[in-house]
Amino acid sequence: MRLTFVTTNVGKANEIRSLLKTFGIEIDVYTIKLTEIQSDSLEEIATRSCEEAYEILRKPVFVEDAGLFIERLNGFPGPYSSYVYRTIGVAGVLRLMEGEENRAAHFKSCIACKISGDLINLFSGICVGRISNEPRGSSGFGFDPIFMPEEGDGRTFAEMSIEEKNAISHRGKAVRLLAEWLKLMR
Ligand code: ITT
Repeated sequence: MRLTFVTTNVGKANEIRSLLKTFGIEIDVYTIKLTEIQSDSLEEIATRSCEEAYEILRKPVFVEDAGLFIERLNGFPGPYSSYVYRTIGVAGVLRLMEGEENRAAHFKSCIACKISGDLINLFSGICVGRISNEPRGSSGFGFDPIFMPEEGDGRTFAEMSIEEKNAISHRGKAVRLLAEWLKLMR
């Protein structure tokens, strides 16, 4: 069985492809913008996108929906992270956090996978950390330059290699759950 990951985000695709390879799982990546419903729940958004992807491709697919949840901003931007990144960006989020002592935040990733039939399987991962005072690093994508994971050494995600990020990230955790489940299916 070959799985197709549907996304428009090259950064996500690179991280997921690289980690799944270590499990001996090769994927195809299909680039198409799926409908993203408005919802506070990543699980709900991912489920609906996965249904749509399966309708279009009619073969085993998965999608991933992720977001950055900032404690001081009551979880903003959360499920709206993609829009917020495109509009106010990293600089805008840093402005909103100016002078804030509480910089706690977490990333969450939700993967929705449909192999066949009616069932959709969900796999989630969370990475807890802090928003840095200034952007640092140039690897990764999105809010990577301003997110310092708690499990790390003070570097931002954008200062890490893809392998280092995958070892502790929200997406890495969700992908490992997906990989273990796929192994059981074999
Ligand atoms: P697809 O829906 O096509 O997969 P997208 O970029 O629109 O791509 P999301 O809807 O999941 O993906 O948006 C999540 C946004 O949150 C993403 O665009 C980034 O700005 C941010 N984000 C998610 N995971 C991230 C990560 O690991 N590092 C940095 N930013 C991340």
